[in-house]
Amino acid sequence: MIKGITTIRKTRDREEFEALKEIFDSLGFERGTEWQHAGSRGSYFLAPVGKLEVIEGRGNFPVDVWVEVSDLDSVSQLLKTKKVRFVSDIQDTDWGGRVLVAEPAKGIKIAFWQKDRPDNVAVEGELNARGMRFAIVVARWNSFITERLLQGALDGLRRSGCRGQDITVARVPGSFEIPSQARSLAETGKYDAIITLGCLIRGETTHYEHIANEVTRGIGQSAQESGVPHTYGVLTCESLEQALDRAGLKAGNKGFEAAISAIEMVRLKRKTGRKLAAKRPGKRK
Ligand code: DLZ
Repeated sequence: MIKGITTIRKTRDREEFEALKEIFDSLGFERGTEWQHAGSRGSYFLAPVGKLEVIEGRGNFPVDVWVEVSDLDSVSQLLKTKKVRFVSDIQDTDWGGRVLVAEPAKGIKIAFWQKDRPDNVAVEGELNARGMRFAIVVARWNSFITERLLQGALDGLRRSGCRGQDITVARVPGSFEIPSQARSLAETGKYDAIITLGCLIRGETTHYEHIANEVTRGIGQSAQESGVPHTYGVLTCESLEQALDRAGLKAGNKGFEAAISAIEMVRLKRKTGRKLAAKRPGKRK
């Protein structure tokens, strides 16, 4: 029954309205539609997750808009660059998080917060797909399964902040054609990662081993030779029942997993790529 949550803030004038839009854009909110009606206008800003939270007991929650972010320090810096008024700069909370409260327009106070700040023990890719571009190659063979994988992958990307316009979907006849299409897309240089989706069922596929081996090898080769991360969402199953389980029933959705892995690999590549470049002797940072 529930379709979404909207919280509305009214600015004092058009100038403030435009300034607020610019700030929200630069913070990485996805722009929704803009409307205009009988002398008023509105602009939506979308976040990957919406929550309605009820709290009881101790604790101080001074504002009613809380925006969770993946990197609070960068948000603080960005707001300062935009000369946004701070009600309070970054502070630790008693629930293991950090929070800052800003007032980007008069009377519009927003708490930006982060929990579980990643430590430096391992280099990991954060699951934030904002600004990344992905190509999804999906096989039509066993489309009953592969369309579910595609929905899972799209869900994973959108919920991680990727915009619809940054996703390209290419359909190929069967899994055998995935590697060549993946490679063509990777070589355009337009995509940060390629997500491959297909479904091979042993009982229903002649030369199952050959096709499965070739598809796996081809995708790996395309990733290594193009330098663009590819993730593997090609199901290799014994039966249709097993395939269904992996396409959203008992064993999760492998399309979703392939999308999340792609985001992580892009982030990781950006981090480790920078580190390598910085370490290379004679190379300027
Ligand atoms: C031919 C074939 C067969 C028998 N089985 C499958 C399958 O289970 N899953 C799949 O993705 N594709 C299958 N194909 C099609 C091949 O991948 C390829 O598309 C055709 O042989 C045309 O080259």
